Amino acid sequence: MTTNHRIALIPGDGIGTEVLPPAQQVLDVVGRRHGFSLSYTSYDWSCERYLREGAMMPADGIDQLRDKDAILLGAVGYPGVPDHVSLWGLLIPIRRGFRQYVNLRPIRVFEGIDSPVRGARPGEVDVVVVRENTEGEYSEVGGRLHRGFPEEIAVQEAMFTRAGVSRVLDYAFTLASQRGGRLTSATKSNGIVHTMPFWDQLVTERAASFPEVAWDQEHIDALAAKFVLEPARFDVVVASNLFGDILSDLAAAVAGSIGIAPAANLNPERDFPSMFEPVHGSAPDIAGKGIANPLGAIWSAAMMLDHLGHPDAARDITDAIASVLAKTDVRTRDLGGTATTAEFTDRLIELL
Ligand code: GGG
Repeated sequence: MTTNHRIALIPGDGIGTEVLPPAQQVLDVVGRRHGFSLSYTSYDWSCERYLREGAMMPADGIDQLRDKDAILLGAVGYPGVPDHVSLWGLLIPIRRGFRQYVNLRPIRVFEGIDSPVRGARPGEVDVVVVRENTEGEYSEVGGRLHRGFPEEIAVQEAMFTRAGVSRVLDYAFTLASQRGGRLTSATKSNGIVHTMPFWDQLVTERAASFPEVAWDQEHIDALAAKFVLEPARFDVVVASNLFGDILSDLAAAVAGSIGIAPAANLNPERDFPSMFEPVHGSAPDIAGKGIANPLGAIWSAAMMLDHLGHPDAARDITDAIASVLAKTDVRTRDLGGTATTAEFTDRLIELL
């Protein structure tokens, strides 16, 4: 009997709607080859919906996704809707509602891609950023007072819980023990006097259970500099919600383009569906032109297949990504080429 996976598709905004169809095409090709099928339910949840109906998704949106095996998301955010409205109206409720506390963001420098960084050579840079995804600096605890008056004030509290930090650290240490055996923790415990020393303390505590992993910690400012100067020295990097977000965009840029980078929002216990999305946003400046780079979405789809128990099919996709970059000069504009999204996807599928 053929296994069928129920996939929720949320294209979202801008180029999100242009990069999910290529990912779907690729998924269907490898599904046929590897003997599984995917059935898709599409949701129009987006800034457009917000402007039309006053909400990014319906009140029962999380419940509508609950019976799906995975969620594939494009991008959220569009001019006319404040970014905090679009993010807190869709992406963050899904991450939290489904306890997707690991945001996994692999970054590689592929053969055939010119990194803007001299020391980022193909085959040498292969990093995974493990970002805490449900607490930390992304917290709604706080508020605004005296709006419009000279004494107006905004307070935002970062939330770091022992349980929340420990579980993402355990995930990162386990991953490091399965990969190169090295882990770097991003901190800022010199300046951030309460939460970051707590983070560091928990890293030391959890490290004791993983003696096979060599680990160190770096202040986020120094770490950002080292990502540019010596990107090949890193294997697994674990970071809080905000630090991980910034660091993974930086790493993607070092690898040539943020258009390539994928992300998995994982509920490791599999009590709820996990969500897969390219790291890039909706890119309103190029939306509607058919020139977006679909690689981030396609690589995210590969991560989804890996999560769904099809590692061979996932590898076929990442091999095809490597091939199209190494063996052809077809490139979208962000990578210095002139190919459209469709032309690039067609070439990748030929090599699949
Ligand atoms: N592809 C997902 C997307 O649109 N991300 C935009 C973004 O700003 N995300 C913020 C975050 O991941 O915290």
